[in-house]
Amino acid sequence: MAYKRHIDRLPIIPADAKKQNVTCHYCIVGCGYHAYTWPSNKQGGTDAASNAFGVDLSEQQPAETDAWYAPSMYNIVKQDGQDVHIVLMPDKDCEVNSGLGSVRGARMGELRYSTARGSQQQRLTSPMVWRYGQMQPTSWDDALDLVARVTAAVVKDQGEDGLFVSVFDHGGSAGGYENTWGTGKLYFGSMKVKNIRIHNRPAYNSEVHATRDMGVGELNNCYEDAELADTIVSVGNNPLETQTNYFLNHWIPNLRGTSMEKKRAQLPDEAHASGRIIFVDPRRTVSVNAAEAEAGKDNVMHLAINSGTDMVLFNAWLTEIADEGWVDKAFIDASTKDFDKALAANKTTLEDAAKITGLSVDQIRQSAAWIAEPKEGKRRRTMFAYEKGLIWGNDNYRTNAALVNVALATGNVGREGGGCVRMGGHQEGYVRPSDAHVGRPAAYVDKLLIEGKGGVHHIWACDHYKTTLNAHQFNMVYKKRTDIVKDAMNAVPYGDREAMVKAITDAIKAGGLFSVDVDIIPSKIGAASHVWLPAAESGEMNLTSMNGERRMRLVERYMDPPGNAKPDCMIAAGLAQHMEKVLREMGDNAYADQFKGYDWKTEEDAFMDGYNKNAGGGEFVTYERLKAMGNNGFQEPATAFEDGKIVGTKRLYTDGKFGTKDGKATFMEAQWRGLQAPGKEEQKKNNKYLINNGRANQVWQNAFLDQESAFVMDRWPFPFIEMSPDDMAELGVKNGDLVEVYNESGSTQAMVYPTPTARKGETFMLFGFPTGVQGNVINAGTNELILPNYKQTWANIRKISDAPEGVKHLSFKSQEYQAG
Ligand SMILES: Nc1nc2c(c(=O)[nH]1)N[C@H]1C(S)=C(S)[C@@H](COP(=O)(O)OP(=O)(O)OC[C@H]3O[C@@H](n4cnc5c(=O)[nH]c(N)nc54)[C@H](O)[C@@H]3O)O[C@H]1N2
Ligand SMILES: Nc1nc2c(c(=O)[nH]1)N[C@H]1C(S)=C(S)[C@@H](COP(=O)(O)OP(=O)(O)OC[C@H]3O[C@@H](n4cnc5c(=O)[nH]c(N)nc54)[C@H](O)[C@@H]3O)O[C@H]1N2
Ligand code: SF4
Ligand SMILES: [Mo]
Repeated sequence: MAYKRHIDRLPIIPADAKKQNVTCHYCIVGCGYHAYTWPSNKQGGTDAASNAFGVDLSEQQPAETDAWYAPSMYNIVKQDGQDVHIVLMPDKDCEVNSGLGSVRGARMGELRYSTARGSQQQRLTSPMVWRYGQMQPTSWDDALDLVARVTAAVVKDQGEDGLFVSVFDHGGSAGGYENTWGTGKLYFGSMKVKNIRIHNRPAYNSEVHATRDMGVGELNNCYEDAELADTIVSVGNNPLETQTNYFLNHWIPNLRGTSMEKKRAQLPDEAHASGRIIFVDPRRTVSVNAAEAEAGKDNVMHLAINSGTDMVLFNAWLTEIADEGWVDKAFIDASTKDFDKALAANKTTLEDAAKITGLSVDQIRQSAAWIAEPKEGKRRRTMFAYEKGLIWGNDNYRTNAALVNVALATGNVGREGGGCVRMGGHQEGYVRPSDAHVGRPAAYVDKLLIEGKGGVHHIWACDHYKTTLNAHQFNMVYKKRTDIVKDAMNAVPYGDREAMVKAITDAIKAGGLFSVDVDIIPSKIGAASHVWLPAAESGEMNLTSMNGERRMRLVERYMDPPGNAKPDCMIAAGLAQHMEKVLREMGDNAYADQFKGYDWKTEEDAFMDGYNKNAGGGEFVTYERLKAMGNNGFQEPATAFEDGKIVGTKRLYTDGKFGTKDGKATFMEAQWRGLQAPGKEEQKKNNKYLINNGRANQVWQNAFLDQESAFVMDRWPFPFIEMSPDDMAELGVKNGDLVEVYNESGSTQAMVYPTPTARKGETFMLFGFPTGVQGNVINAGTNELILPNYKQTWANIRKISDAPEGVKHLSFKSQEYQAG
């Protein structure tokens, strides 16, 4: 693809280039990188003294050298207003990735905003407002004044429940401790906003309520545990594509049998040759393929369960493990409660489980043995990892509980080589004032918006048009409501603020909605908005977050944000300041006073106001100390600052004390009740194909940056839908044909990707893509806690057209590989 990057040769990084710490912001893994920058009119030389690698580059380098970088890691960006070369390359000394990049992270360079090289010209550079029938640039003061006046008017009229908010709760790509604090202080400190939702689900709640209610925080182990485990259990998770370097750098070495060599010293009595792995996933993923190729088929079990039946499998495991006497009785007695109760309530025979899950009795029995059968009289070390196949799966709360039950029963929480963890999506970075006023269950925000509730909607770093459930209906209603306000705005001169605000609030009373989108690009939902506020990304600001083993790092600001874009925390501060001013003008001094305390000059001030004062162990953490901890950082929570270092916590619960009042982890009852979310059973009955959905290695999230990357759009001009050759024959479709996917909830389109391993009637579609939104066919049904069930979706499929021109160059080869 280098030919499309118009790169003939790349400059050599000079020895005196500036070198900064960077954590890749795209996924939970949080790989360490370095940013090298140097003036655009300079470059290094081949002799060892004049390049950053300190090696003689005129010599052929060995195969595994790190004295190189790829075109995708390079760009020219602005730093303090000057053009500089930049190289963002993996750090071999970072324990997370040991120098590995990925098809996403290794493209951070080319996905930076560059006026010199024309990349990411879609980035917003000024606040934009609806003026004379289109979005037009304006100043921060003007845009924030309008937002504050409309917001204040709505809150005065409807109370704070009239303000709806959609906001990130994570670290890394958008989010970070600075920004979750900025937005949190505004909506939960200054205000008590109740109609608020998180970027990836339609309410303000936990994705993993059950494990927390049981006293087991969801990120309780460390990446090294995957190297130490005898058995890894991966549930609803495709780690090669979605947590790439965690899988490649920590799971594969175990499966290959290479990690124990160096780890043997830590577990002297328990060394094993190589680990085994169990995947629970209705579909055969490339992770299963990679594990088989690297560990041999004998060490890999793929349990291709019927979609949505995980809970039954876990209950059968619990029953079988208890029947065999493989439970960790000492641990259960000392550190848990309600084991007997849950065991009795969840009792599931192997035969019943086989019937519901579609697995064989032998598969269930054998997998239980891999999990818990003692080896030479010693307890087996088993790590349980789960992600969106469970989290966005049927009956999320109880299924989550049923898996944690198995981990607790086998004594695998708080021990080396164990853990019961979510794999994670984004990095984490949550620090906010209490959200207790939101209540449980939290408000189903999408539903309220569709019903016409609310007057103003603030959106931070999410695009519901592409990524919510019931998206087709959401989008139609949202457009209608925001159009009412646009039409009203068109009727008055923009400069007449009083008349403008009156026109807007009148339109709101007539069913309209005023929409403010804080994003880095013009998004799909943003097309409906009246104000866009341009945010800075990671690297354009200093940003802290933690990865899936609670490893906290600081990404140092290595370039300027585009134009007038600002960090999200500073945008929140600006909004608060304008609210204060407007409310004072309105004569409400008491309310205005609640918006004080945002006089941060930089994101570091927001960090000190938020994380340092409010996070557990936060008092030990400052930017300067984090910077000194480099790309290995420390693992949260911090417990001390000693000898110039922040002292962290490698694993949680090693003392056998859990996050409940009495310190005992609690087993939970979880009984099977079929497809739980309203409407799912009917949908399954009425439609022919399972539309399983999720991610692909090359694409980051809803492709907000990738949609301007030739590399990605050449590969996936349309979202793929993996389909078995039998289904293709029945539908009369060929490779690359465009099909419509439709049901009672809506319709969307996708491109047929032949997949010989796919089961008949079971497809898998790329989620959240700009040229075809899978969420359009997901119904509105959620569980009692308003957790969406994206994965269990059924629809019909019909052909739209033969492969369009832009698809003809694609390869439709199998994505599987053979061991070399
Ligand atoms: N390349 C890439 N990596 C990413 C992301 C990305 O956009 N691109 N996004 C990040 C984010 S935010 C997240 S949340 C994570 C998600 O990471 P994952 O959860 O690993 O990814 P998904 O593809 O959403 O779903 C995982 C698997 O769930 C399976 N599944 C579907 N239904 C069921 C079921 O009923 N039971 C079981 N057991 N499995 C089922 C699917 O077949 C799929 O293989 O990825 C993160 N990493
Ligand atoms: N069908 C289906 N739907 C799903 C899922 C699924 O598996 N299947 N998974 C769900 C999951 S796990 C997730 S995480 C969501 C993702 O859903 P979203 O959160 O809606 O998707 P993202 O692609 O993460 O959106 C990020 C948005 O923030 C903007 N952005 C990026 N950086 C910044 C920043 O620094 N500041 C600001 N202000 N904006 C920024 C981007 O331009 C983009 O518009 O989708 C959910 N929806
Ligand atoms: S695995 Fe995740 S964090 Fe690591 S380089 Fe890839 S996208 Fe970035
Ligand atoms: Mo996610």
